[in-house]
Amino acid sequence: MGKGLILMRDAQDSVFVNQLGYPRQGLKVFTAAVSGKFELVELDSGLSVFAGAMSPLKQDPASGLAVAKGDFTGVERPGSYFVRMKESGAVSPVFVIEERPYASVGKALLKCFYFQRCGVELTEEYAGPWSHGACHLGDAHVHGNPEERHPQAGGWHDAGDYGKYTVAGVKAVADLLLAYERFPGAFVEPAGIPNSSGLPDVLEEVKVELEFLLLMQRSDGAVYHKVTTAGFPPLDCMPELDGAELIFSPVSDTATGSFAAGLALAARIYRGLDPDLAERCADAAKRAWRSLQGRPAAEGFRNPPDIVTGEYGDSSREDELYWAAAELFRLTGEAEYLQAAEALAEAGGFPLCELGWADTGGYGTLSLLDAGPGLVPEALRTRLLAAWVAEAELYAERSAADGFSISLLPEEYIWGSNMLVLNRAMLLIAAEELTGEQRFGQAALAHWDYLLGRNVLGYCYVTDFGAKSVLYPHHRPSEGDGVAEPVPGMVAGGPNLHLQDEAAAALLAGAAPAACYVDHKESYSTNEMTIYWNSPAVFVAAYAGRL
Ligand code: G3I
Ligand code: 9MR
Ligand code: ZN
Repeated sequence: MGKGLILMRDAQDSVFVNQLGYPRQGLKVFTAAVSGKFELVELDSGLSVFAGAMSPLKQDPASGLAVAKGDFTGVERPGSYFVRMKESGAVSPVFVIEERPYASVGKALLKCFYFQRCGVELTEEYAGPWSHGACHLGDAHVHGNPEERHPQAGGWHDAGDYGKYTVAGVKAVADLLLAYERFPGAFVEPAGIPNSSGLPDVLEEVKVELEFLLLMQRSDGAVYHKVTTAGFPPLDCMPELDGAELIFSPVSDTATGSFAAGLALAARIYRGLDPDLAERCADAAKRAWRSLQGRPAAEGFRNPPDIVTGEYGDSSREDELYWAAAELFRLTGEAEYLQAAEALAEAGGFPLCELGWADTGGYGTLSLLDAGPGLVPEALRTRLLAAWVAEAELYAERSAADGFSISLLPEEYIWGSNMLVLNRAMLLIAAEELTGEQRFGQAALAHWDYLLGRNVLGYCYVTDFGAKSVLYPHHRPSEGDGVAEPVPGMVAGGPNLHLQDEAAAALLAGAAPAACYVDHKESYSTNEMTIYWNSPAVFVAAYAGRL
């Protein structure tokens, strides 16, 4: 490769853009590790169509670099472009400016859930080269009671492993249903999945997980924390070859509480579309709620000694109860649930605005804020709105100061940091809707730009997309299928400064927090995928895709 091309390639690593491009009428901001003047070059003609000046270089603690920002928002002519820095000649990857640059990634992010399906054959018609046979069809036994066996087939594999974990599945379901509820127009076009109901593909896909979650509820209403094998199969084990015994781990309050919330939310969304499913979800949600009443919190879930798969430990159930009360109130209108939500919010002890798999209070708060006028006491609504807007203000302020315009502090580049990036974008999007303040939506889109390439490593963190894409995700089907390209549309976990796997520890020692990511199949603490990292991405894509 000629010197010039090497320069071009190396230079590409210092100008960071959204590699999927920018909507014609959206904000167009990028980051570079150099300052001075820049120009926007049209690819086909090689002509400079815009010239601008970068902001002054500023030390960026999270990335460890001194960086500057450039803005070419005024350019709206559709086409393919790249940024070139005047003095250094450094160039960005090529990207587009067009009406809907995120349509295909939005569909791929949603179709990823089809690729995660368990208990069904992924046919070549829909899965192409990533097809495989049906997997994990058999019943599972209840931990500690080998004679008690129940069906568990269906749902989505959690991540790069084949476990199915209630709290993780519920977050994914909630994000997808909230995305549909807020942006139904973003889900009109098919995503390329089998659809027998005629419902929008997102609702068809979520039904897969709902039918599975209904199998996770015990006869007394409590919900099993997970169903997995005792250990993780080898990294190259295809799902249909994973024949180890499946086990329902013990029930947990957090699984039961999040189940009650998620199934109540689903009952509300489906009640006019699939009355039978809605009814079953509503009934299951109420039984889960009832199983949590009138007794003190159980110990937070811990893996039994003979099970070493994912734990999803969480010692606090109050946020799940709060979310469940809010969703059951939205579903039924019954005062009992509103009073419970109010009391839990009053008692506090959990974050009111987090949208995680462990900290779920933000879903409860959003549900109450979305309730129609007059349904929620004014004092409570005022308090919740103030909390939500304060959080959005904090993230918007941090984004303005951050070299890559996102809200993560250096210490927040943890396992699944891309979920934090996307959850905050969700919060900012909701804040824009609640206040009408466009700056919140703009801050949300900066988080989206980060995911798709405007980050210190210059990665587009979604497989099969971007000029510099994730090639070696920690994902068993991608590793075992003999296909070079990974399953498409998967969001990688992202930088994790704690180097919590051997590959990360060996390859990332001394790297700045935002650079603690390695595209390596063994790096499960930076390079795995999960359904609840893809689900907030679908939500943000649905918002970004409307522009
Ligand atoms: O938030 C704290 C931070 O305050 C603290 O400074 C830091 C260092 O102690 O830890 C941070 O917590 C991290 C937590 O994720 C954040 O959510 C923990 O270190 C980290 O161990 C924890 O990792 C979880 C991981 O399982 C190991 O338990 C991930 O959240 C979770 O997404 C991941 O989930 C796995 C499933 O178990 C199995 N399937 C794949 C899935 C994704 O890797
Ligand atoms: O593949 C597993 C991944 O899904 C989990 O997130 C991760 C942490 O629990 O563990 C991975 O499994 C590894 C195990 O923890 C250690 N031996 C190697 C396994 C495959 O990488
Ligand atoms: Zn399976």
